[in-house]
Amino acid sequence: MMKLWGRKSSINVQKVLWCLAELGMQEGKDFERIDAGLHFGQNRTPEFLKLNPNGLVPTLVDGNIVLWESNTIVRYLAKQYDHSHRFSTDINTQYQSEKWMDWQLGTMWPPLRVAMLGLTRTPEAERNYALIEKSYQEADSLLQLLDQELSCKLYCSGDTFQIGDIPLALCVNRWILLNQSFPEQTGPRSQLKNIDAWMRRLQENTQYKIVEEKALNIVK
Ligand SMILES: N[C@@H](CCC(=O)N[C@@H](CS)C(=O)NCC(=O)O)C(=O)O
Repeated sequence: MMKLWGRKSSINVQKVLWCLAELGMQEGKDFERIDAGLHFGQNRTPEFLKLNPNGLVPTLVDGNIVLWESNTIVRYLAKQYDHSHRFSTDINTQYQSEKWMDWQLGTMWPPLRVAMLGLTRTPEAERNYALIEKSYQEADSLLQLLDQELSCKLYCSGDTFQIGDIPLALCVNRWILLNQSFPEQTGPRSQLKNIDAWMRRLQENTQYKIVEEKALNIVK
């Protein structure tokens, strides 16, 4: 059976869990999930490092295929297991979706990650609050761009839900939660009505609800 290594609270593991759910794959039946990362450990053992030398989750083992990098795992699953045609095979739609996945990883997540790790994983005495606020505000500006894009379409790559929506929505979830939990440290959050409507659409029409975090996982 396919094996997925990673704790459920990780944004990157959640991308994979959401995608598996869209493909109708169930934990325990179609794949086994092994808790790893943070307090679960397991991700620095010699056996794990042979699978993923980065020592990070998610890591997927499917037969003789071993993969890490969450967006790649999502792409792989959609290609290999989309038996019910959940995702489009139209080339333009596919690559609009790919574009947003790259944007999430290379542009959106880096500043949001600084704010996220600064506020949830760094002891208070060591936090660089100026950098945290600057990074959060940078992420906020980038999301204004996404909001603009969503003014004329229902999902990031057109009028249907695609894998590109997955990483973006999980970033938006963290952007909202960070501001709710640390309003003074993040500074103001923009009110973006197209993003709000898109998030409601995801809640109603996709498996987003199974991975949506309602509160941040703060490690003291
Ligand atoms: N670019 C990688 C990043 C993976 C990553 O940073 N994973 C984090 C969790 S979100 C991790 O394994 N942290 C160590 C831990 O949880 O112990 C991906 O997208 O999969």
